[in-house]
Amino acid sequence: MNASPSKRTKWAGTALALACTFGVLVTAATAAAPLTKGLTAFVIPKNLGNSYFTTADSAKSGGAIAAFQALGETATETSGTAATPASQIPAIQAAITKGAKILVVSATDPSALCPTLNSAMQKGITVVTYDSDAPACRDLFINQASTQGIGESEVDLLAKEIGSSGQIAIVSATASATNQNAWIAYMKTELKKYPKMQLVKIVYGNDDPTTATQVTQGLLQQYPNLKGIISPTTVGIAAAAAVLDTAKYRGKIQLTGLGTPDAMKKYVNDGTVKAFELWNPANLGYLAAYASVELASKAITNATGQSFTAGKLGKFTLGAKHTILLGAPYVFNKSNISKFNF
Ligand code: RAM
Repeated sequence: MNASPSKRTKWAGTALALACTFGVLVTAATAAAPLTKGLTAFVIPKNLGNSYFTTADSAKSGGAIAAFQALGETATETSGTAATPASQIPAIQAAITKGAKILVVSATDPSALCPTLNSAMQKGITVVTYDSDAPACRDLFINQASTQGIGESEVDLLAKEIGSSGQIAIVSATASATNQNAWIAYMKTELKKYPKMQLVKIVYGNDDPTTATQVTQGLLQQYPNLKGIISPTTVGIAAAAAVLDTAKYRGKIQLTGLGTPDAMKKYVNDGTVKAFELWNPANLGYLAAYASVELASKAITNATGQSFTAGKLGKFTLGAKHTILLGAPYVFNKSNISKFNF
């Protein structure tokens, strides 16, 4: 039943009086600060032409640009063609020249980008790293999953597949990549639990399919007794899987790492690869975009404990060292890989 007009007026008056008395409380409980529209944002992956980043960044996949567009911003993906600072820095500089208000960057190097990113922040540009960090020169880092968790789980997956024994190698991305190096550091620690597993070499495929193929072939020649490979890069694991996908190696040398389900389906289904991991790249980009707009709008600061709702992904709270964690990685194998399309 509706309240009579007089009752309604009375209730409205009481509510107003309460709101005045507890003004601060009422505001904090109900109103998220409005987000600024019309910001110019640039999404700058390590390099262009890597499908992992296309998924993380594009509007079509629901990545960073989808979030920017939903929030009323203008966003463009740009980078160089190689996953190196020399290739990425000019793209960052060009974005600044074009009037960027937000830069979302996957860092090709923890320090080489700093002069450029620091000068951007001095100009008032919001700098958010995602996927791969540059800790000394950004406002916030969006981490896909626990760094320690990734390093440990990769080693544990391989250990299971090779009976915790034998020579293993790592096919990484570039030698300066912040994310791969951080994961590898935890892999080395985790390997101490497996005294019969010996890490014989780390090679770098530079997130370039041709180079990753060549360095994997080189490993197989140099270490004929190799039992397993970890490749914590979507480009590296796909190239290594293609090299191992022959009768000579299939089932004899185990391969795990971080891959996209689309690129790995063939190798999981034919038995070359038993299991590998990844997070949802589109969600990573979406969260990074959302967080950057929250920061640029001054709706949040980058202090620990600040929180916000990132659209469809729900609520996130800033952790230590100005970092937000997206979640935990999925493990893909023959029983579930067909359900994923990215
Ligand atoms: C490659 C890139 C990226 C990394 C993924 C797992 O696409 O190196 O930085 O996060 O692999």
